Amino acid sequence: KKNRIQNIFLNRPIMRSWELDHETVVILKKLGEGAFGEVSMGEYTPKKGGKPVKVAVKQAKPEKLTKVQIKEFMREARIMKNLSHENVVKLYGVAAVQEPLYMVMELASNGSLDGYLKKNPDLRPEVYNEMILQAAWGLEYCHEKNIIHRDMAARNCLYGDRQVKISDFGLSRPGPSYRMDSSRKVPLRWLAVETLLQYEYSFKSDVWSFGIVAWEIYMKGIEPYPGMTVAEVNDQVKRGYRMEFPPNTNPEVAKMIMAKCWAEDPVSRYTMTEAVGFLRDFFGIKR
Ligand code: ACK
Repeated sequence: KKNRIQNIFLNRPIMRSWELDHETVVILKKLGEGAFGEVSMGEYTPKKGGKPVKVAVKQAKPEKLTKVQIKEFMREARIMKNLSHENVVKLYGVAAVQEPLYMVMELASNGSLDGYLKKNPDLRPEVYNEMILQAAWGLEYCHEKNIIHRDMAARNCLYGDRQVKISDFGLSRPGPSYRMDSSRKVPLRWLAVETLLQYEYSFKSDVWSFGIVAWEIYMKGIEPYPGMTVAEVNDQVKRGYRMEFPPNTNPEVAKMIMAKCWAEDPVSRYTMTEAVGFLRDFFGIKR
């Protein structure tokens, strides 16, 4: 079995710089279930005798995964390793010599953003604005690094140290665009109209999904298009239907998202840099 894993990974010199030993990681407590297996809280000791850091560890059990899924797990890690930003979850490395494979990440003390929003429904209004701008900063940074996230959603963001951190790069691909195989199951409520119509992903389809995340934040973590089935969403969004924002949303922000994130034509949408500029000026928040 060890040979099989080694065949898949160890012949790739690109792995070596971010590989780490299983012995440097201690798993402490299960946090939840992810697509490839459990996510746990743990400790990682980068240097012998050094100080351990609290981390989140995603475990993948190769005996349960197909070769394609293992490659996807490694692809996610490879993308994350090139990203370093306050609003993107940090990757320490991957332990790939034994089973289960470990992906060792920054621990976000409050867990997933949608869960945090649901559990804390009475945050100060400024906090929601900050969260939206932080998500925008994180996604702008991914785009600067030529990464289309492709799965922006509050459930794929984490919250820790009062910072939103974009996570779950499992579907991410290099830009500028990507056409998906139509047979794959997708999170339809977050998809841009051109993705619904032509399976087309781009930086601009991420901008659409960012608008949905802003809506989720203002709506305290409820599911987008409440009361509608997935089939209805698919149908209505193609006909031009867009969600309303709650009354407490600033009308200028709601207008910006409707016009500049959910425009039918991707060309008319903002880039993430433009969205960041608008929000930063509007909220008067500096970094
Ligand atoms: O809402 P949660 O507690 O936050 O439940 C999910 C679960 O693991 C499955 O994804 C949590 N989780 C995932 N990655 C991290 C992380 N880096 N830091 C803290 N919690 C995490 C997530």
